[in-house]
Amino acid sequence: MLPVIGPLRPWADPGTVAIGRRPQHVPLGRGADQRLLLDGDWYVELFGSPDAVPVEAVVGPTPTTGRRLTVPGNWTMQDTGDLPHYTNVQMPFAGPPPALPEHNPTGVYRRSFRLPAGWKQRRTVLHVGGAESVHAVYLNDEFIGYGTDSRLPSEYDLTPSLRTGRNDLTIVVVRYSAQSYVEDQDQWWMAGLHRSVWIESLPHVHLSDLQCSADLRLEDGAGVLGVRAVVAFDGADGPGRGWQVRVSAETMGGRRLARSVTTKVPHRHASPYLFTGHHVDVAYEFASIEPWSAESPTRYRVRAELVAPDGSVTDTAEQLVGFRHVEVRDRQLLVNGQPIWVFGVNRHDHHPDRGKAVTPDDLRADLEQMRRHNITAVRTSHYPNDSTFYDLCDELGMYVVDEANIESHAYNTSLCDDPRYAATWLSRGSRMVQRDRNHPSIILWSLGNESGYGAHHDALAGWIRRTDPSRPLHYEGAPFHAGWIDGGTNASDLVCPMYPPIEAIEWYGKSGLGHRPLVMCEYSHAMGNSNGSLADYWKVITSTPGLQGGFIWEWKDHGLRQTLPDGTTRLAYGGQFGDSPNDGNFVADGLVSADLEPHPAMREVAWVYRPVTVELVTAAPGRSGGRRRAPMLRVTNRQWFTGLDPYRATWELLADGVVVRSGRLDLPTVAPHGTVEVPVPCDTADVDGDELHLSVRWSLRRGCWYAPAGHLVAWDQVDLVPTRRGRPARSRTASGASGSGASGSGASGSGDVDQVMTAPVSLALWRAPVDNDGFKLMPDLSRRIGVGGGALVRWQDAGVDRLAADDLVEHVMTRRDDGRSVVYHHRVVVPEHLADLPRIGVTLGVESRFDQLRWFGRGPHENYPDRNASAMLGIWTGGLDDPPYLVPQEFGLRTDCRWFELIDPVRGERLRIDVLAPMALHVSASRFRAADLTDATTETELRPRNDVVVHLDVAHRGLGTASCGPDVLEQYRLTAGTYEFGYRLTRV
Ligand code: IPT
Repeated sequence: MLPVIGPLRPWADPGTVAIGRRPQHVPLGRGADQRLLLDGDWYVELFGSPDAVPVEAVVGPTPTTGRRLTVPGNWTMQDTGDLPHYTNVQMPFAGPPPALPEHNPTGVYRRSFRLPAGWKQRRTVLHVGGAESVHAVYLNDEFIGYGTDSRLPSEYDLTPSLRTGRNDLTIVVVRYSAQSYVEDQDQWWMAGLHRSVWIESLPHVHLSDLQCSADLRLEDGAGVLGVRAVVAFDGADGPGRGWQVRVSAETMGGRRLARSVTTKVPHRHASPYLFTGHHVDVAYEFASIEPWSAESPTRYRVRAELVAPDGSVTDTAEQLVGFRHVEVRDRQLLVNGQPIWVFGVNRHDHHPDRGKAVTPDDLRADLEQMRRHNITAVRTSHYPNDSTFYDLCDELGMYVVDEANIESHAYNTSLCDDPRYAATWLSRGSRMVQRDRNHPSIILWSLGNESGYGAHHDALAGWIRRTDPSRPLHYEGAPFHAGWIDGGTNASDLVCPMYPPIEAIEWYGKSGLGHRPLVMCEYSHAMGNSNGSLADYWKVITSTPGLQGGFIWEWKDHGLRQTLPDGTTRLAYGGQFGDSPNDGNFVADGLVSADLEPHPAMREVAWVYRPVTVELVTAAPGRSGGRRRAPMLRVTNRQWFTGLDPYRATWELLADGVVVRSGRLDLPTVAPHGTVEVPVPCDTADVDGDELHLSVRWSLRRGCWYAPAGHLVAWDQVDLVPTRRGRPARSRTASGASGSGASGSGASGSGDVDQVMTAPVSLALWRAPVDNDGFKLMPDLSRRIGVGGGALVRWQDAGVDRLAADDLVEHVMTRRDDGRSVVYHHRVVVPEHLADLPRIGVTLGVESRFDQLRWFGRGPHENYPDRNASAMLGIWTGGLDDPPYLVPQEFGLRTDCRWFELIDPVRGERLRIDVLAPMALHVSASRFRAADLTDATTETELRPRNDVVVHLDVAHRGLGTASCGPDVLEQYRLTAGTYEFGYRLTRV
């Protein structure tokens, strides 16, 4: 039994949120000489439950032998035998709240430290950055305190129990607690001290908080700074007279913005009735400041000095602030008066080896990778991150929705009104605000995720509104449960739905109803091969009032590196640690892998979030009777505060995919959020070709924090109407490789085509199901979480996954051998009952050595009919893709291919596929058959075949986002009816 607190069992009591914990405050950035980091090795003993911990494990000298674990770290990731456990909505153990499982691993962390010289006469405060789920602190056999909320720091005063010399510190961490019911987020359940631990030395009288509000006054651009410096008189002989605080503000370069202001600290003897607290308030106005925005993140420094009655400075604290104004007005979320686009993602803390313990380098790497893909907003789903994250967002420029660590998903609608949990709500939300209030990057406070809508939300909302009126509130559950138009306005200033269909947001925007803007807190579920219709979302968002964007779910797969008995490693998902119950690979739904490798959909994200767009418009004829309407390029700067100077624009003219001209796109200055129209930069009258395309690319002129010079930021392609058809430009190119099959030189006989084929052309209707088609590994998951695609079950019922395609549909194939090549023609009639098939096409096998690809179609990256806005037409080259997804599924398609070549790079031989009808087919080439990908449950089961599996599809179902959200839109489905297509195979 834990000494002192054991019989009280606070971990089992939802009402006990802390014992002896110090008030929360902003991180005060004290110098390294005042801080002793306790990260590193700790002795850790694990017990089956907090009740099973013997007193001797907690008290006495720190052991010198035994298991040592790394802090920060999760013990679930450090070979302790107690493993990660993944559940989404359901709890990992039986309820109801606050019931706890009998087996409740409890870690006793122990280490000693020597009190640095000179600390004894001062206060020593322990900082526990993050402990999952609750923790109790002991120093030198004495109980110090107890804290909850896995994702915020807790601090304790160690002073009364300190010894000179060696001190023995114990932190007991309990894996599951009554608080776990409000930490039921969609992530791995871990355990341990996953953020830094340190002790800090403070003078008895010290600055305990420095609250800054830095506002931009829109009328005149002035910076309005309010500073509250809080003074603590801990342990001093009562707060005496004569203490003062000197406040100053300066640029990052150290230039003072105004004279410093020195103010007396009120003390309680003065007038108790009027006494407002031991703090001073200072207000400044600066006529000319540079505002903060994610595009131009200018910061300033605020400094506070504590001046003792004898005039000496005894403590200092510093904060970095940014002047910016956030408000919701007229159905708009305005930053500095502008309705910014929310180019967002949801981000969890995750590392494949360290679980929840992420380093500053990890955080920066995430932000760099985001910005390289034009992501400029993050929702900290679903809890406050380490404060380094917000420092980086302030510095680098990122809009943040800071979310309280509250999710009661399994008891969605009861705990938010359960009085036992009232303090939990309030302490979690208020402590987040108290820690994070000074960050300019945070533009919205979120009351949590998926916790119904109840009294506790309104209570917390009231507290935040009163404490920090400068930021609007975000809480999805309020409008969800109370109505989009005017429901839940106490708790949410936004309508922030998750996974709404496009029609729903369009309806809301167009309705003009209510006064709130709509920003999707989650949309476009990135599970496996997904994110269909991103461009369709953004078409509506950018053209409908009241809509400003959203946060894609989610940034990173939560795969955890796992070594199998045979020594191979894999990224594991739910259930692969023997964790039960579990929600399988629903934990792997990121735009990047757990290793930060971008999935192909990231190209589409970068495109829909690009800061500048180009479209083709037809200019109105001039007044002086211009005969023809000249096509113009309309360039739109989608940034709200900065111009396009950081980017260099270049163009290429493609005739049948071949670049025939190129140049720099000269532009007049484009104002923030401005549009200019410029003539198409080249004459096309003398260019031959069946198809003409103009591509415009924007790249960084200079390297910057997220990418080197030359990094591709934005791109667009427009179709131009050829004036001279019939002489395909490709036949004129120097590259003989691009000759069409018919006219190419060196074509050999059809026998040769057959010779290099390992499997004959055959009809194919099946694709290995993508996660959006249905959960192949968890047929019951849809029922459990109420989301998931129904296509897979429908296809399985109809036998599409196992019956011969020719037995399912009417198929007539003709094969014509013209001596040099083989021409195939197919006619497929899909009956009504098989409408909405995965694909209609053929598959064939080709010798392994043909492993290089070259094609005229969309690329270069994998793309699908509803995820190809980012994939420009062109002649692309590449190798065979590796399967990019954690659970094997369909991958690697390239849409709209006019021709496709498989190349043996060693012998220089090619097998060429020319599409004859319709104009283009969707093509993929890989080492896997659809059945291989269907059958495999995890990446390590996949065995690449010793040939190349090619698919040519006349139609391929879109991807949609039905694993959590809308299914494939009507226009990307395969209706019943007749499909005809033809192509020629030639060996060249
Ligand atoms: C919803 C959650 O908010 C999020 O945490 C995550 O689970 C996501 O969607 C899906 O991956 S939960 C969903 C069942 C609506």
